Amino acid sequence: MLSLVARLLEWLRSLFWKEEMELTLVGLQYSGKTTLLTVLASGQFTEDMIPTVGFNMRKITKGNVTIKVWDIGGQPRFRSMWERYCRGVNAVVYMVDAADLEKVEASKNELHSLIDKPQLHGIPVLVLGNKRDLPGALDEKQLIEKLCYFTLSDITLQALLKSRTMSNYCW
Ligand SMILES: Nc1nc2c(ncn2[C@@H]2O[C@H](COP(=O)(O)OP(=O)(O)O)[C@@H](O)[C@H]2O)c(=O)[nH]1
Ligand SMILES: [Mg+2]
Repeated sequence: MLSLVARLLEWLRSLFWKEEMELTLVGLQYSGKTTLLTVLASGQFTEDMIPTVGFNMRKITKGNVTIKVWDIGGQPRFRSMWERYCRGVNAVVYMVDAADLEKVEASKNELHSLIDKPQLHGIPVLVLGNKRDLPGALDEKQLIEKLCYFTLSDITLQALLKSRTMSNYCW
């Protein structure tokens, strides 16, 4: 288990050890994407967020690392744009509202239809469960169960970490 954690850390470090990287932040509307971006950029939590129309792009600099983040609107009419903005980025961050149990199934379907796109193969996907502070929010294990079609054995996971092709798998 320890070696697995060490490998995971090594993978994350290798992924993020770049001076400039591009991320795309997607997920259903109201999951908290723009809020996260605002917190990352300014360190402030703002409650009155205006729903994102189309997309936002922000460049965030922390130390010597610049992260360019695309924040795409989550409403159904914008979802067909997700793939276009995810192509060629260093990583995709997929946000799920862990407290909105009614939308978890829809979120799962959108996640899987996104990661099944051939153009996105090879791009790492990080799934973030947000709004865990709200009562009744799903915890990490429950989210994994709800969002993944399958779980990976330690051996498969180690092989994936070695080959650094984590896309199309969530765990
Ligand atoms: N309780 C709680 N509310 C949050 C959190 N993150 C975002 N929100 C609220 O969720 C709503 C939607 O956020 P927004 O960033 O606009 O979602 P987006 O549509 O995914 O960009 C706003 O009212 C936020 O204040 C969180 O971690 N906890
Ligand atoms: Mg938004």
